[in-house]
Amino acid sequence: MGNETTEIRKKRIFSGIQPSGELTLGSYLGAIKNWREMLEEYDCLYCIVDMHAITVRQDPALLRRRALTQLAQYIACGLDPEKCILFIQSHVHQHAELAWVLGCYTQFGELGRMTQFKQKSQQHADNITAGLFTYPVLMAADILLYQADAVPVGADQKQHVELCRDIAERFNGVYGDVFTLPEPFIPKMGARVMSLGDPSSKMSKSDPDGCVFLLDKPEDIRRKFRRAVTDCDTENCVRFDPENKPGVSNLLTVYCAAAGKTLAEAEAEFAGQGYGAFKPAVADAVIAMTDPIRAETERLLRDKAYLQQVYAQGAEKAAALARRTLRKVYKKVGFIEG
Ligand code: ATP
Ligand code: LTN
Repeated sequence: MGNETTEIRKKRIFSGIQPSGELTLGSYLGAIKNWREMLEEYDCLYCIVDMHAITVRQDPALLRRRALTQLAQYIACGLDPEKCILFIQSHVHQHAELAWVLGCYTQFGELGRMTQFKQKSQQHADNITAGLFTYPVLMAADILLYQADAVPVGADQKQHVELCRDIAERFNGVYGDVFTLPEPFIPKMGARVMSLGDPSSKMSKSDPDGCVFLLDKPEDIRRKFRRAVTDCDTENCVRFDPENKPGVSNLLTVYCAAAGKTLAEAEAEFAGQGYGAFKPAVADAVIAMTDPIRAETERLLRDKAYLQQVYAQGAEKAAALARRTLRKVYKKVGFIEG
């Protein structure tokens, strides 16, 4: 029988999404779909990172509604609260506390090099706050509090996970093995879904043009794919070539991720057919994937008591783990135990 010393702990996963807008096809294919696939093999914590969301101005009522909708969507996507910990970041105060400590082990220059900071400070040039700048430190706290081994995210977040690892290594270098070093876990297919309107930029909820939302109705999804930018070549053939055919290649990636096919299978399926036949097929594959999620989200949103119970229990379980790490960190840096 297993006891404390012989029992092998399952590897731990942590990830989160900001409730700063509606979940998109990008966040589903780049992150949540993988989260679900990890439920059995790993110990998983999935968070709604509302504290990250206020790094840019939010409407309070809308933020609350989006956080709850996001929780319903997590569950509707198959993240069974019996099999993982689902919680809201602001409910576990240790995130902010650890972020303060880690901020004292992070260089100003490191934060200035973060691509997302550079982009967001351009988008919000009138409101470049210290919070926007130190955002990756809070993200590092999220991950390190739970001693996560891996962090399933889209490709755009790789840099933040690497910074988290650097901070952890630095801290461990001074104080011994306090933190587990996390690895980014990025999907092979769907790691970077591009905008349907501009295949040179990432599909992103803060840029609703060219964005498919998980809660979009089938007719909207069909319309969006019909209008998706394909490439101005004369070839009109469905072939994966991100350099020369970024629009079609993006649609192929979406199709493969949604239909569970390889690129070779998809290319063979559409060989000899033009974009006219391909685009509705992509829309159908996406609808088959998202429509059950939309229906289940709507059902769950009518049961507020259940959602409240899920986030309350999630916070309790998360806090039990977070407390342990924070206590250790406080002791290491020299705070007197209160
Ligand atoms: P924002 O517009 O505020 O930057 P976003 O739409 O990029 O938001 P996030 O909340 O930053 O969404 O991302 C949630 C998760 O989904 C992250 O793990 C991120 O890497 C992933 N993700 C987001 N957009 C995409 C995309 N277009 N392709 C693949 N993964 C994505
Ligand atoms: N920075 C991420 C959201 C995020 C996150 C995290 C992801 C905040 N904390 C911890 C993984 C682990 C984003 O913008 N998508």
